Amino acid sequence: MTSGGAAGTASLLSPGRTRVVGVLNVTPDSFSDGGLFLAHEAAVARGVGLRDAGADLVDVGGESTRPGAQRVPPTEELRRVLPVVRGLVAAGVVVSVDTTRAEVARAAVEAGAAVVNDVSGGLADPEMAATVADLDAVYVLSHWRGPSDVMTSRAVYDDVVAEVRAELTDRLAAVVAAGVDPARIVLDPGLGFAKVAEHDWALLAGLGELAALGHPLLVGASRKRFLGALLAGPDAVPPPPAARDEATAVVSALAADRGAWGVRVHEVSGSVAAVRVAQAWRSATRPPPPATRPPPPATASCSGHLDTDHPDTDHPGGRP
Ligand code: PMM
Repeated sequence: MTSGGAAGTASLLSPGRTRVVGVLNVTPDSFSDGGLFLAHEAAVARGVGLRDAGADLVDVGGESTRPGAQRVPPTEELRRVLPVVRGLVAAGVVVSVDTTRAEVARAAVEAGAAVVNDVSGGLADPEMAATVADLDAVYVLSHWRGPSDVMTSRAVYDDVVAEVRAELTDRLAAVVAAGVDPARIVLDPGLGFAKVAEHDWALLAGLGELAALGHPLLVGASRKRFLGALLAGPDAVPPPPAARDEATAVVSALAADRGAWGVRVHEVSGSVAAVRVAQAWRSATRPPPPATRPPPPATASCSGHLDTDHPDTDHPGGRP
């Protein structure tokens, strides 16, 4: 087995805390100026910044998965992500690689990545499951119905939660049969992938049914179209992606409240705060009602009234 994850997969998956996964897309539109070396340097600096803002992991991706996006060749994907994975690992950042290609997953884990985040759930590359089985890494398996150029036409469901659950169950069986350790598999409903807004909301409402599959869950709602549609004004124009970060943080709080293992977000600090609030709220204990508390010692004043006045209160014509 090829070792990659410095953090150790067991501690990465230990229950009880919702991880914040920071998104680092290394695509030409995200880091365009100054040539490749400067682009890599800037990407590493941004990834370190995500970690410093509280991200537990930084998810490095070199290929856009937006609806309609065209694929890049594997050599180009490797050229974009590998130097960034190496730089982040050297800086002590826990790295996830966002790829659907076995070749890229292997190279990234060999460079120190701890997680393979495959939005295709092993469907895009027939070598992925056997490759992950051979790697010392966590595997994020997402629900997927096809690449970006066809996925919108496949957003057709009678019961989206039941169908996503059934399709994830099939993929789980397939990757486990190929040798992936089930204890290292995180599931993801794949919000926005072959889904329209009503499907995304239904899946968030049905997270409990997906959790019943017995694996940690990752929720990737950040800046997605269903949040844009929700926040659109009377003109129906969705706000730009960065203006969806507050809504994303609220989803992070609610996902944490429902026990999600992780949330994948572009803006980290809002979700770190949101997850902390949710967890403090969940673990807070209500104090016992006053009737069960011992009564406070009563001090009688000479007039026979209980001396309950606030010490800071000034009483006109009061005591000498
Ligand atoms: N979404 C995107 C990319 N990678 N990975 C996981 N596990 N889950 C997601 O929902 C997910 C993902 C697309 O979003 P981006 O282009 O804004 O990064």
